[in-house]
Amino acid sequence: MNSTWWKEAVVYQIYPRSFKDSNGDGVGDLRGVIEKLDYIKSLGVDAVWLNPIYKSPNADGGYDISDYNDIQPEFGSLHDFDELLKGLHQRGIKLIMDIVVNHSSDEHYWFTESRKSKNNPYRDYYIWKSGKNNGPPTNWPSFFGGNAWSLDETTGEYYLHLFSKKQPDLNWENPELRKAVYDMMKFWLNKGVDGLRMDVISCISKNVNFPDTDTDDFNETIRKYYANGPRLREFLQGMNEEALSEFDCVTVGEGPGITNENALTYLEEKKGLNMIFHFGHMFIDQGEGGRFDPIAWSMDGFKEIFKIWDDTFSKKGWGSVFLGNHDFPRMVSRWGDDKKYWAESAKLLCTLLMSMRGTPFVYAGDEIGMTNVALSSIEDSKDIETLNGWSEAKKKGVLAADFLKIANQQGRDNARTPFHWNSSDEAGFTSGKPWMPLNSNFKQINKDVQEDDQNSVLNYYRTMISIRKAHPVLIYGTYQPIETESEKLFVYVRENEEEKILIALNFSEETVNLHSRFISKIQEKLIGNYPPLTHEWMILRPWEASVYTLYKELL
Ligand code: ISL
Ligand code: CA
Repeated sequence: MNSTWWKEAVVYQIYPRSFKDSNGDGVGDLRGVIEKLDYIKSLGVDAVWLNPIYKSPNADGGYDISDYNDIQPEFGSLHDFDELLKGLHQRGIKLIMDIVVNHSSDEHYWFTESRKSKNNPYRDYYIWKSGKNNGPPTNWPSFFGGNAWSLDETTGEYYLHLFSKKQPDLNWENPELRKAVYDMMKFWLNKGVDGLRMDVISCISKNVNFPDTDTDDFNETIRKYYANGPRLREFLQGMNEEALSEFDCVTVGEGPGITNENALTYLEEKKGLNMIFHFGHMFIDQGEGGRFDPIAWSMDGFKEIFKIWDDTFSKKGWGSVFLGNHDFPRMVSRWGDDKKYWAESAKLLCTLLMSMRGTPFVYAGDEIGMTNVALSSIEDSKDIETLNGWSEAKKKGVLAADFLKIANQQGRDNARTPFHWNSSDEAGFTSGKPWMPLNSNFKQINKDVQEDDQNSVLNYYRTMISIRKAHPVLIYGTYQPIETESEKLFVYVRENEEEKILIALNFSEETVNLHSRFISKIQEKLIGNYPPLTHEWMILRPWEASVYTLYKELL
């Protein structure tokens, strides 16, 4: 396995709107990130992924870009950006930008031109079609509810938007559009950016025969019609040849519809991407209706997903590991216990994240164990997905209280509340009124209270990150899941020629016996989230995580 910086890196994901506000307008900004560079460095991370910071009417948290070559004024200027990049590089930290090229904003110049007339030079930058039977060209549902086509009165044709009406899909079939996208990528890479996270890259090549979908299962519709189209490999290859090959730049593809069967087509060396995010575990609790249609899931299923994907990436490419991001609930609330065993389970999840094969991505706030927020009414949501989801659900007769309950568990607002810096007013995030309400638990859960506490979640992250770096086996070693008697135990071994490490995680509030043939081979405990016990490895206490080196020669 070839080693590279990005395989060894730990990436810290920053949602700029909610990280730190520097000027009191309640909105986090680039100068806020600059203020916190030493904090970011103190975590031991190697790279930062910034969610979109480009000019945007902000219909979808900046994923609706109206100018790819400029900064959202609320976030600052290109001058601030250059300073941020310099500050990161001075500290040895790389920067990964979020590139959104499946769609733009409807306020982008390309689209305001495109919609003017059928023969406008920008017409083919987007996907236009005439209607069918007095309705939209296909029955395709959009990610954010309703049909994925909107009629534009000016020319009487429909345009495609897999996401909101304000996010028309770019037409990758058009070589001029592709060239414009590559030029934009080069603009940022020429500034010295080190990597690109590519939003919804799975959908740039679609089924352009535009058949109706024949299933009610949304994720299946994505796989069959929106993602993994016939020209995907060609487009990725063109992107490499025409934009990326000139630079030393890591790429991480994001996209629904990527499965373990098709993942490797994205990971062709020099022709594809370096890594992709898969959503196996992230969709484990979604039913046919998607996010607001939750279903039960099991730990066995969860563990199986890690195995399948490790197998996949062992063949080609490299994995990425994440347990939360700006699109999902807070990881401790989702996979852990955000009440009685809050600290234990937050540390356990950190142990999982930092001991898997693949590059770990830490979503800002998770390193202090931030939890889901409970909105008191749907109207308090700031997220187009939740607001549109509610208007669709309402039509189907769902009660507001029932929808709110689901949104509070599954919604994206959970991950987007401002970062808790300290116990002062507004958690030290802003001197003004935050753009979205803070989580009311910020006095208990914040960065400053955890800074000097050696047992805090924050300091556990720092230690666990340094352990990962000190033991290359945790980066490159093979991953071997171990059968356990209890479904709630997640136990595995990482191994390379030099070392063998056992990781034992108890995903429950029961005390569980750990019977494993490895127990007699334990050499030393590297880290754990409980004080030691004699024969401690025989049992795992509620949400206990333990990491041991094993005697290699005995095996
Ligand atoms: O979160 C999801 C499940 O409901 C995903 O399907 C997600 O919507 C999808 O992976 C695309 O997400 C990305 O593009 C969206 C944007 O809203 C998300 O924030 C972004 O991460 C549109 O640009
Ligand atoms: Ca601000």
